[in-house]
Amino acid sequence: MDRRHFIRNASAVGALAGLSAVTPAWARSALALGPARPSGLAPTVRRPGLVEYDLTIDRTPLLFGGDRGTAVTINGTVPGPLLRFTEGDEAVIRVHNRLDEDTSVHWHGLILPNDQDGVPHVNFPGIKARSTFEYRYPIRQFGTYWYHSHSAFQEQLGHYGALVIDPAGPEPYAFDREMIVVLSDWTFEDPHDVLDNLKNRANYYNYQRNTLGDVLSGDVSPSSYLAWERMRMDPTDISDITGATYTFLMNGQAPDPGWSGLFRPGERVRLRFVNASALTFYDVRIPGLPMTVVQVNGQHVQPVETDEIRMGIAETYDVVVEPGDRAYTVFAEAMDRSGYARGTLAPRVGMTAPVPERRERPSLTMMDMGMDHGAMGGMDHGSMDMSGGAASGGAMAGMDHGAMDMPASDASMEGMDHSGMAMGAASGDMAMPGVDRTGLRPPGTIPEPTMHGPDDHGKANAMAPMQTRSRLHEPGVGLGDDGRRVLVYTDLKALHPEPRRAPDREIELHLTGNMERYMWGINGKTYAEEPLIPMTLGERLRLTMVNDTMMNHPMHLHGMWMELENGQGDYIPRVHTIVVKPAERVSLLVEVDALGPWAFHCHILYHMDLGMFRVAMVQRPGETLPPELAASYVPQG
Ligand SMILES: [Cu+2]
Repeated sequence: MDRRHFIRNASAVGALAGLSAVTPAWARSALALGPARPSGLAPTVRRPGLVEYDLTIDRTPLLFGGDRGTAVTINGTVPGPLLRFTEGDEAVIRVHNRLDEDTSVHWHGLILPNDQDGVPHVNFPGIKARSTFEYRYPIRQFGTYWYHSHSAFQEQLGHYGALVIDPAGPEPYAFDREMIVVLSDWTFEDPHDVLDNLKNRANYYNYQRNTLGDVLSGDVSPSSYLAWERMRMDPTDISDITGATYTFLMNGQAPDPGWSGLFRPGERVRLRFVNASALTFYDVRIPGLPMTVVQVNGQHVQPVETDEIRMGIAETYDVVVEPGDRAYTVFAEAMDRSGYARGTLAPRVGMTAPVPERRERPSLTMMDMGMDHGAMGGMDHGSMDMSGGAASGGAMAGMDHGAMDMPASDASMEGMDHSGMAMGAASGDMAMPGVDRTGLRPPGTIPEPTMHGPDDHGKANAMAPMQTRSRLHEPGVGLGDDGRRVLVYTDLKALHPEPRRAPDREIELHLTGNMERYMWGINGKTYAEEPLIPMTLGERLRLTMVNDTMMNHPMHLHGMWMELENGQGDYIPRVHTIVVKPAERVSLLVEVDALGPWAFHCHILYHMDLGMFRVAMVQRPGETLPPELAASYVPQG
């Protein structure tokens, strides 16, 4: 350790005196081989069939990478304590709010009674300042989950933790040791200021954007630069918020030196990854160590060996690794490459492994814009040259105003590679919102490429992609080109087959936005403008989501599982959160089996806040919602 480094650490230790513990015990860097399974927070009461916890929400000064910030903490730490249950337990969790503002706790991925789900103004009034709320619900599932605030921007400030439920029966996959790895993002800025910055200038945190200088230096071709400029978009716009303000955390610790976990050589180690970020997608790999994925979103899957996993916000992934007698770096690179969270797996204290170089920043492609594959190939190689008058004005300016949908802007396609557009085939398949196309998809099939309908969702939607398609088999922007195996959604097969019922009804929702104006919504409308998605108890729904934007959106449904139609027939996996890629069309089946209002939203905190949020209102057949009740779901405050 060099002197400068030492001094920084010494001052950090000094600053810590008088502060609470930085991280809960389970998340601290190991100084000795710990228990094979982290036990988590000591319950207030534990007796057969009942586990009670007490959680205290407060503001606490903490250190992040040597600098002091004030976090919203659970029992004084970031992340909060690990809550551990066994399937079949009754959970009683008292949340004591010591803040001067409302708070809440949502149990992400848990199937529970509606009034226990924890979303203010949807399921309950929220937990008022200086008050206590007692949650009580039966635990009817197992797996890796997490919990977090659903109030204001508290989640960005540290209000999250891991929740693990052990199965009542045996685990299907053997492992000797278990570690929990919570990934998150931290900013020293007030999140309200972060949002204001984005509203003032959407690329405020994107220091990596292409400039005219990149053109002059030959790094970026003039035609490509001009094309993106005319769309008033930026191909480097991968994340709204970047390492320019974020400190990327693994178990609450900044990357230098980062969290570390100890194992005994020869052990099979199960890592339970939780992406508890407000906005960061993480690409996770452990150089030198293949990962066998055994659980996703708390659901067992058939084992898949891979080298890298893109973890969407709010997703959980359990992997089993078999480390040798050496140290390994757990490398969680932000999707836009603006930084990383880092940890170390080692057999002995003090061992470290090299930290990989960050990769080149990725660029969005014409595919992310919803251009047809064939046309895209053409466009990439020159026919996109925008210098040539009419053709350019048509195509690109059209996109800017949402007029890319066929057939209105047919003329705009002049000059593009017509042969590759596959217009005939796709337009015959045009799916219109509200059109019933129910029936089970045969095994091995996924949504067909579909031309965007005539409704471009108005001003709140910058661009309607020409064509949307399933991208479940794609690793995502910036991945898959370097020889590493990357987990994709089509790899996922449930452990056990389940016969599936055909859907009774289909709804199609378009994820919409205007990056320049930093507006986000669904079908061009915010939650305030259109709060409800009506659902009927007992129906089986096909929920088709179409991403009209160029950002990835991790969409989360509360209270009910979504079965991901990834072509695996009776083995399709169920998820609580699904990342919908730019210009993607994805379909999921929902057994509507839980009465009440359930939140459904993008899990990017700032997108949710701005209106990419709905209430799925599940009622009995024939019931209608009184208007005054419908009005009460308009967000307040
Ligand atoms: Cu989003």
